[in-house]
Amino acid sequence: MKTEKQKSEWIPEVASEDFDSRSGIEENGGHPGSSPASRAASGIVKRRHLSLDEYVNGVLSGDRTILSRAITLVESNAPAHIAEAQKLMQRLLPFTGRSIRVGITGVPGAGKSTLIEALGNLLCDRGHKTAVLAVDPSSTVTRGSIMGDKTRMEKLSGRPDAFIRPSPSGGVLGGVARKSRETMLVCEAAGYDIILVETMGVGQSEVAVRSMVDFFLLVLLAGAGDELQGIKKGIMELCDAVLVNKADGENKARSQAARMEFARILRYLQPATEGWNTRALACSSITGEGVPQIWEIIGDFVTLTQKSGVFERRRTAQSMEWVYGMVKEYLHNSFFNHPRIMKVLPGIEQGVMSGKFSPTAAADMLIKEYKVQTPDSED
Ligand SMILES: Nc1nc2c(ncn2[C@@H]2O[C@H](COP(=O)(O)OP(=O)(O)O)[C@@H](O)[C@H]2O)c(=O)[nH]1
Ligand SMILES: [Mg+2]
Repeated sequence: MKTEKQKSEWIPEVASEDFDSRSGIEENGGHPGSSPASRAASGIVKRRHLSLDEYVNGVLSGDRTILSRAITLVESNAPAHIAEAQKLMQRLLPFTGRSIRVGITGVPGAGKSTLIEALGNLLCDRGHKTAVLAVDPSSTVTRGSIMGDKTRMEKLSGRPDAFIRPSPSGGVLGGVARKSRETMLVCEAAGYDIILVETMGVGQSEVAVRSMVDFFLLVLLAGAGDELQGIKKGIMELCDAVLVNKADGENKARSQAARMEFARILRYLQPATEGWNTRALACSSITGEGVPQIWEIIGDFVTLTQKSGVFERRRTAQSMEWVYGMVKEYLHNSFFNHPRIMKVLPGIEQGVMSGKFSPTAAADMLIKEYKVQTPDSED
């Protein structure tokens, strides 16, 4: 057992160029303090290949090492891994879906990771198995947020009933979101009944995470900058609750006032979920005050939406959205990676910029070029 622990859980059987070894570093059972490079250099990279049955049985029995390896397989961009991962997903699919999926967003520093530490520990104390995932397209560039998260979730990351997985490397949001969805399903098959997904409150990642969770929580701070601290109405309309964090010490009164103000604003906004009034809450992730109430609200939400059918309808719609998302991703790559398109694109771009081609004419030229050169196109 000791030697088993020496092995890195995150390294795929065949480390390919596509596999970014900077990702997937710090799940439980990982090795804080030892860098991926040092682990790779220690010569224990070569690992026995697992059969599909071994993956399936390992995940279903909740084996954490195999769970980690299954996720690494699912995250890999190597063609051989993609095919194997699809077979694995097919086998695991009947065992997925039985969890509550909660997305958590907010600007960096709002306290999302600290909140997850508080909430995750509370849930584990109550007998839940909690998986924490991160969706952060920027983490391919910097590991800062991953390391930050790890230190914020110190106690949780040591618990046998919690599993923490940092953001996969995907380069583009689409890739990261697709992998995170599959990771979520693998965790469900391994028996995790609560999935917490942390996203950086920037760009389009909120929309991507909203489309994979049941409940979406926006973490805010009192008096940090202007009224909505750059949080646009659109994001407030995506969430099921806003939470003013850091309601402790000198900040407590201000946080309660901010909560009231958000509650007032929310009355004028479109709720994210049919039949549910978006709530405004306050808590301290450090003292834990207000944290149990968050879970109460989520429980109310689940009860209400399951009864009304909104819960199931959203999940079905999310599955279809996922299908179309993957088709779009495929078509996008097929188009822009096409050798002929890559060849003519710079010239056409130049033509548009100099006013020689109209945008419509340019699009038309590109599509014609693509169609001519695509052997499997029917028309
Ligand atoms: N006083 C106080 N500080 C907090 C609270 N939650 C988070 N912090 C601090 O805020 C900083 C950022 O927290 P972090 O969880 O990394 O934020 P994230 O970027 O949203 O994940 C850290 O220094 C935390 O200790 C809270 O409830 N009260
Ligand atoms: Mg964080």
